[in-house]
Amino acid sequence: MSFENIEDKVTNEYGADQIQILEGLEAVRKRPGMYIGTTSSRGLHHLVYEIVDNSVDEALAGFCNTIQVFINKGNSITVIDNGRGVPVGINHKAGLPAVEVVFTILHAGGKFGGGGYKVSGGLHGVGASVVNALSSWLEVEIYSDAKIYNQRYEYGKVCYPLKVIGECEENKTGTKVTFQPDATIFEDTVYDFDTLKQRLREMAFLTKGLRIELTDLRDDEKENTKVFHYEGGIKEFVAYMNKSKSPLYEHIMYFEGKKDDVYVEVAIQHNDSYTESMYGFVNNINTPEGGTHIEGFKRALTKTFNDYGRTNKIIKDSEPNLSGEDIREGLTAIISIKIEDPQFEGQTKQKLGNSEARNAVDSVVCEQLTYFLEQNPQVAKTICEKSLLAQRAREAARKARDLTRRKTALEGSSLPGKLADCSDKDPVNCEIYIVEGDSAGGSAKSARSRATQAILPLRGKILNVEKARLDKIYANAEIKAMITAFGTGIHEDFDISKLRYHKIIIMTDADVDGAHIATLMLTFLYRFMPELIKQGYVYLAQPPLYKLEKNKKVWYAYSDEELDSILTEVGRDQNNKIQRYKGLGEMDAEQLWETTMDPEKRILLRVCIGEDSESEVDLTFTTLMGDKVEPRREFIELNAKYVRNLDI
Ligand code: TTJ
Repeated sequence: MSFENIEDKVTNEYGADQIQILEGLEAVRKRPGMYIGTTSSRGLHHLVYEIVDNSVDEALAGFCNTIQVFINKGNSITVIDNGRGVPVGINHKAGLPAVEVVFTILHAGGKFGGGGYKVSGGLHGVGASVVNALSSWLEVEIYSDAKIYNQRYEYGKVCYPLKVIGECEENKTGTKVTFQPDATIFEDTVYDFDTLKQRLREMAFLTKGLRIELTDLRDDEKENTKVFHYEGGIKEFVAYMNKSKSPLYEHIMYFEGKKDDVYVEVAIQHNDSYTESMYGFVNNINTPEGGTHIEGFKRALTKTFNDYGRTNKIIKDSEPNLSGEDIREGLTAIISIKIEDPQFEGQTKQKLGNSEARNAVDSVVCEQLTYFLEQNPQVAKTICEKSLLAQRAREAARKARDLTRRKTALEGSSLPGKLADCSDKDPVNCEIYIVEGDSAGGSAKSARSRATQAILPLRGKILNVEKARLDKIYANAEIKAMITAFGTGIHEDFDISKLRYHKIIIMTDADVDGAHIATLMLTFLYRFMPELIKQGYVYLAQPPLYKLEKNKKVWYAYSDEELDSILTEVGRDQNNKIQRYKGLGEMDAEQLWETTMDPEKRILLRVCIGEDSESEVDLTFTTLMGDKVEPRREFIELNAKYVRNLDI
């Protein structure tokens, strides 16, 4: 942020501009969605990022190294930084103290005044005035020239002119903002510590050297603080992403440079898995749809490795070039750029369009990666060899797929033999139960409602797709059966309109093994058909844990707490016959129907990807499926949050 013509004094005069100002913020209150996207919990959290972004800008400008965020009792938020402080002098264009302008005038794109190099900015980049408009009250304090300045606003309106409320140490500077989101605007006004934690951690990774502290003050018993401070920036981000994987080499490559006014930072490291985890950021905003910066990175990577491989005879003259995908197998990469005027395109406006970004990333990576490979021939060789293996596996997988495609063309799309399909052909009405084990599959087949419920029994544990190459994955019988049963195809053939069932229900035992099998299936779906999860077609069945019989009456309990409350109701005595189900197999068809499959009575959990950033979801899956035991334990419990309750 920067301001022209700032005088270093406070005046109490108010101009006619004020009237116009209030109208501006009224517009925000009338249509909050236009400014922050949504008034759901996401929008509520977005307010914090909008405020913190201002402090991050100050850090990027080199004047601030610490940001503190507090979640206060009552869910107000305080953000404190040690930057230069929002200017308190008069801004001549508005005739008001600059700080008042910042909080009460709606700025287009977060830029006000000239010469400001606004590189940060939240999803919508609208700034502090929008947060103010959507807060029942907001107070700002500025520490500057040994004084503490303060102003308060309610519903975006100034309560009193900027005033000096005290003195502070001569050399102390900074800004403190506290705001209370307006409960009449937000559907949800309770802050989630983990959501803020994840985004603030990401911001700290993206701004090397910046210290961000998050403190939850809502519970007196357990005050909770997290500190994020990464001198290595995105290099440490890559280390974090790879923490539950096995890196192929020690070094995390880091490239940094500026070209055509685009500042580029890239960090990469390969691990021994087969999936690529690549995350792009533009001005600290994640770009899940990619764009020119990602294209530039891919182009540079492909070209540099092929050049290196040819020059050093690692790729034989008779062999074809490595494809980009081959080189990116097992790659973890962060591509972060800062650009003055980002253009976002595509349906969701999340895809970077600036062509200068493509060239900037391409040229920085080409130059510095070429140099790195020359200096580190052992690492270069390791990556080239892994890529050559990937190339061979991909070729084998392609052949296998072509074969199945041809077979399907000849024989028609024959459904898997083990599938007991339903008779209704309208996917909206249809459900498929993926059931662990043949015996449970048998019960499910006799229990089901034939018209709308199909059963696909799978034998034992399904393949862990985090640890297998494509050729092996396509050759796996259980996976092939799922793919053909769903009807959507996979990868480049994936077509969600061909989905044969609008509910894909994973039904496993209610024990640790069952949970593991469910996770393996979810991992497969997340990696290979993520749209099924994103569009809400995937569910987990909830078999009961206990059966209670008493005086010829039966109750089922789905948790220990539920059993407890039933027992409290019916009385704890020797007439209670309690059975703990160890598996689906212990239920007969009728019980299975009644407790787990009957659409009138059952509980289904819909699997959804929460508000987490992409990289966090990715991390959850790789950690769950990875071979490092420690991080995994930590995540098995957390995984519950990827599964939200749905009312069925
Ligand atoms: C702008 O250029 C002149 C010197 O001060 C720069 C500035 O505005 N710095 C600044 C703003 N630091 N921190 C902020 C800020 C912090 C919070 C928490 C909220 C807002 C709206 C701004």
